[in-house]
Amino acid sequence: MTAQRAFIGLGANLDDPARQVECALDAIARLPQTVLVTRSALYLSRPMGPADQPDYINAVALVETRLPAATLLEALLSIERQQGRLRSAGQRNAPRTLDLDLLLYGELVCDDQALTLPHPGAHQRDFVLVPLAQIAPHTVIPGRGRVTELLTTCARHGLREFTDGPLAALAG
Ligand code: PH2
Ligand code: MG
Ligand code: MG
Repeated sequence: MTAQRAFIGLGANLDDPARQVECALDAIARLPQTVLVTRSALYLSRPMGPADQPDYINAVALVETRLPAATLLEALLSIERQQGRLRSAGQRNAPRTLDLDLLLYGELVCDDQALTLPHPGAHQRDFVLVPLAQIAPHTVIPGRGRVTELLTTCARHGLREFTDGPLAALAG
């Protein structure tokens, strides 16, 4: 199988979210038959969904992988579980230690029970489109359009760059 370019959305809002996302990026880089090509900065965003939960850290990664889409998705769900993700039935958009979404897998368009590609929410969320545009501005979301154009109409969640923590401040 030839390598495919795939984009992965990362989100976390519990238990040191920036560390969760960095940890997940390390785990993605260690996946078999997969190279982490690049990753965006970390962004802070207000929660989409119930407002009574902490802000999110969001990022997007670009990988080149020989894993089939379904296998890659399984591997991502396994990383979520390793980092303590609990899924409670019936709770949509609940806070989470880690959410890994397969956003795009090459040009693949599919809609089955386990996997919908492109990710159904990707084209309308600033916390996906801004980091995606940062690392790959020419990307087209099949059926939706160019990320830089989608950015002008997407839902806003107060996105801002997450600057480094206390160590960076001390370094001046
Ligand atoms: N993910 C959700 C629900 N709400 N809000 C923000 N800001 N960022 C997310 O990644 C996010 C969310 C479901 O996956
Ligand atoms: Mg998600
Ligand atoms: Mg998810």
